[in-house]
Amino acid sequence: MDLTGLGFDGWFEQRTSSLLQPGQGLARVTAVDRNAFLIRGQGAEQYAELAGKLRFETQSAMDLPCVGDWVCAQWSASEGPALIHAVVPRRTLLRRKRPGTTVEFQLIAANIDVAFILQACDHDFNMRRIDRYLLMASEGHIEARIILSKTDLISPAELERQMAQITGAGISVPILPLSNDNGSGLDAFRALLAPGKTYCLLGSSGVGKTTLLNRLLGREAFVTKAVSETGEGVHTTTRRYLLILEGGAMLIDTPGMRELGLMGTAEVMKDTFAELGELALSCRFSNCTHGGEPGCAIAQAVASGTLSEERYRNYLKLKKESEFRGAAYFQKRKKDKECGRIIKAAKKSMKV
Ligand SMILES: Nc1nc2c(ncn2[C@@H]2O[C@H](COP(=O)(O)OP(=O)(O)OP(=O)(O)O)[C@@H](O)[C@H]2O)c(=O)[nH]1
Ligand SMILES: [Mg+2]
Ligand SMILES: [Zn+2]
Repeated sequence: MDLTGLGFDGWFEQRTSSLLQPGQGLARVTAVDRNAFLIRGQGAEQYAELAGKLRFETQSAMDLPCVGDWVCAQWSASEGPALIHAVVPRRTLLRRKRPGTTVEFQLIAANIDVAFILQACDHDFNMRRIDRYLLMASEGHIEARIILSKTDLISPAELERQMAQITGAGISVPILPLSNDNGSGLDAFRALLAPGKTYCLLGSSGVGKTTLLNRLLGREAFVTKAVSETGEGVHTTTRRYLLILEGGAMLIDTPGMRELGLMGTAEVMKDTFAELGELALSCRFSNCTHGGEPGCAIAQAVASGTLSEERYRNYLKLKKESEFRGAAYFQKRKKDKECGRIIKAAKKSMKV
C-alpha cells in the first residue's frame, strides 16, 4: 500500500524532510504494546522497536510513538525488528490524563481525522459525558460525530427525545443513531467513512464499539462481551489497533474509558461551549467568571431559560477542572525540567 492510502499527505511531508535520515523510511504505527510496535510502511505490517537514542532521550510519554503516529523507521536487513528513530509531528492527538492523581498524560491515538463518540441509548446516555468527549476531541483538534448506539433497545419516541436533548443543549455536532443488532443506521455510518482518512471509536465500555467494527468487517473478527449484570463494564477491548477497512478508511477501536481526564485551555472551552462564549461578550465585566457576578449575561440566559441550566453547570465544572489540571500540569513540567537540569549537572561533575 502506498503511504497516501495510509493517510500521508503534504502536511506530514513538510514536517518529515528534516527528520528522515538516509536508510530510513516512513511508516505508520498500527499497534503498541509497551515497547513493542507494529508499523506499516509501503510493505507489509511488521514488528518494530525503539532505537536506543529515542528510548533513552525521551523525557515524557508524549514523545513516544502511539497508534496512528507516523515514524521514521529503519528496516532490518535480516529478519529482526525494524527500528523507530523519530516520531513525525502530530496533526491531531487524542490524549487523556492518566487515571489516578498524577498529571501524566496517556496518549490514545494520533493523527485521527474524525472521532466517533459512542453513547448507548439504553443506560449509557449522559449529556455530561458527551460534553467531556467533545472537549477531548476538540482539544486534540479532531472533528467529532456523536453515535447513539443500541437504538433497538429504546422506542423511537425516546430516541427522538435524546436527540432533542443533545441539539437542545447547543451541541451542533452531527448525530447518527444506529443499531448493531437490527442494522439500522449502519449504511449511513459506512457512508461517513472515506478512504485514506483515519477514524476512531470512543465511548464507555459496553456501548458497542467493537460490535460496530465487526459489523463493518462483516465477521466476528474481534471479541465483544455482554455488559456485566452490575452494569460495571468489563473492558473487553484491551488494546488499540489501527485497522484498514476494505473501502480504504482506517479505524481504531479503543478500550472503553472509565475516567476522562482533561486538560483544557480557555480556547478549547470557548470552542466546545461556543454559545456561552458569545453570551459572555455581553457580561458587564470583561473578566467575568460567570460564577455569580452582577450583570452576568450567562446567568441571565439561564434565568430566562434561553440557556439550559445543565449545560451551564457542565461548563462551570469542566472549566474548574481544566484550570486545575492545567496549573498542576505546568507545575509538574517545570519540576521535571528542574530534575533534568540537576541530573545533567551531576553527570557533568562526574566526568571531571
Ligand atoms: N441490543 C444491542 N446490543 C448491542 C449493540 N451493539 C453491541 N451490543 C452488545 O453490547 C455488548 C458490548 O459490546 P462491545 O462491542 O463489546 O462493546 P465495546 O464498546 O467494544 O466495549 P469495550 O471493548 O469494553 O470498550 C455486547 O454484548 C454486544 O452484543 C446494539 O446495537 N444493540
Ligand atoms: Mg471493545
Ligand atoms: Zn458572566
